[in-house]
Amino acid sequence: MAKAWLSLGANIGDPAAQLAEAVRRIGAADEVTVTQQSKVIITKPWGKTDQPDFANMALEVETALEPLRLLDLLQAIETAMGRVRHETWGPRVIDIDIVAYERQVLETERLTLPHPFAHERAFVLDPLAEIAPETAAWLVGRTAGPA
Ligand code: PH2
Ligand code: MG
Ligand code: MG
Repeated sequence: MAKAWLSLGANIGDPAAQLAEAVRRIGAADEVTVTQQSKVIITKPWGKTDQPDFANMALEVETALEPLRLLDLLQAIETAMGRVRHETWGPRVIDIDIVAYERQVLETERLTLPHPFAHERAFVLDPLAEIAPETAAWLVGRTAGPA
């Protein structure tokens, strides 16, 4: 079993309810166990600022799925919950991102690990630090330049 850390976000519909539903669906998958769950925080939109505030949270999961198979599962849950892919960084019903998978470093067309922007986004790091401070510190530390 591998440990992975996920960032969840939503900013249209009923964001808190959609986060709860996503957690339920992730936990219901045979190959995934939710082992930790952060609080939900309300955050200002990052990147594209003319959109509603987000609800964000983090999960730690244990999974038998390899990273790309975990991505398949999470994208299927996003689609089943009504996610439509419009614009980069635009409003969404649900977004489930893999922030880190163990300490794997991976670069493929579909998936970059760890998540390329996680270390500079408080809406990812703060909930993650609540449940997995070592992983949050690893993300920040590996991108810190020379002093
Ligand atoms: N997700 C984005 C872009 N901007 N801003 C906040 N506060 N929270 C998010 O989850 C978020 C964002 C793209 O995935
Ligand atoms: Mg995202
Ligand atoms: Mg995403």
